[in-house]
Amino acid sequence: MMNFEERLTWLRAYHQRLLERPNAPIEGNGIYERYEHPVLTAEHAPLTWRYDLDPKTNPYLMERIGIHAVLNAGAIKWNGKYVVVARVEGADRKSFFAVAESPNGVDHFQFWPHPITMPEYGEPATNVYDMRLTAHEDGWIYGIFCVERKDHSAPGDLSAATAAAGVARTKDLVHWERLSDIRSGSQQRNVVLHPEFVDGKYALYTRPQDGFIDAGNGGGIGWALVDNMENAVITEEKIINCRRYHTIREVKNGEGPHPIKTDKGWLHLAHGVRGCASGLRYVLYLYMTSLEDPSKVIAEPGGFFMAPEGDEYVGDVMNVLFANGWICDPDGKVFIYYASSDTRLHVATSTVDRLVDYCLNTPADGFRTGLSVEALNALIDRNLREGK
Ligand code: M1P
Repeated sequence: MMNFEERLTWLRAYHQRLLERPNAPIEGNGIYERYEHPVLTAEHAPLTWRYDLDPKTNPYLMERIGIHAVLNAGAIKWNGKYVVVARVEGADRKSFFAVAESPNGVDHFQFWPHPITMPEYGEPATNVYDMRLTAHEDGWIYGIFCVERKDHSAPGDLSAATAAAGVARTKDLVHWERLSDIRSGSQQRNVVLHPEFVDGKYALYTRPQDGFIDAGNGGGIGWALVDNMENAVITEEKIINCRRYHTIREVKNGEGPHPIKTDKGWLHLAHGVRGCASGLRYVLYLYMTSLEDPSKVIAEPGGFFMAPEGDEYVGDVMNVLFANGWICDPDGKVFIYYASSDTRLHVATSTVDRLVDYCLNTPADGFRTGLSVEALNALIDRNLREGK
């Protein structure tokens, strides 16, 4: 066993090597590039969060506060840096938000010294997670996130919980003004603020759900206009991107980050969930809506855009990809921040042109096998006709 000083030197060197590890793209299907390494893991958490670094109070230099996972991160380009607001989960199962930044978006991510101290609203939250960041045209940066509280209406059920959409806003990502939770007729998770006013109102992508886990009668991703964000009340909600039998989003779906505005429409990233013998499977998909009416779907490529691969399958909650952050650079390069198996955060890169091309030229789901084979044969015949 190393002594305190030796161990501290070793810990610092190990941590520094991890933070400075370069990340290289991997050639793939042409739609996007995955990267060799995750961009953030529990091990990226600063040593000052995990260790008491005083030899008098921690002579064995043991970890005092365990960090278990870094996942589902909101993302924004901020002062020229690629910044994520990650969900960090401690060994105690509580998650909180922490900001990390990178100079290039794919490696050298480093956490800011302190996690975000999020002011409470109403009954203090048991848990908060999955922040979507929106730099709104009103000048504020909003964070909308899931707030989990114990469900007091079911005292006999230890696991009973409620999900609501919490709202906070900031100008510097350090100081957050907490606003009222969004009021809605149902429980809500995966609520996202559209970056522009629509008909003079704030526009929200919603995900109504009957219970804390089950979407139940919640038909999919919804759309609602609210008068203000200080006290947002959803009175009318229409489902714009539906769940559907025997698709990748049969059980649930949810908007990812806010959509990217392109010449051809709003480009959306979302997650879809289906059930299988090994549990729930979460994959990512894309769709597009109209520039004139962002609630009108204009392209729905069939199937998933990204699904777990290799090591991504394994983690705290297996078989899950989840994304609530992406950054679009002025040159059209897109950085997609996705988490695997509720454990670690990765990046994949693409361009607006490629993603729009994918949306407009991937056959839509025909909802039955015969039509899938028809689409396949159409492509094969075209290739063969052209002597490919
Ligand atoms: O465990 C997978 C995901 O489950 C939830 O997502 P949804 O509300 O769509 O089911 C969230 O808890 C999310 O954080 C988590 O990654």
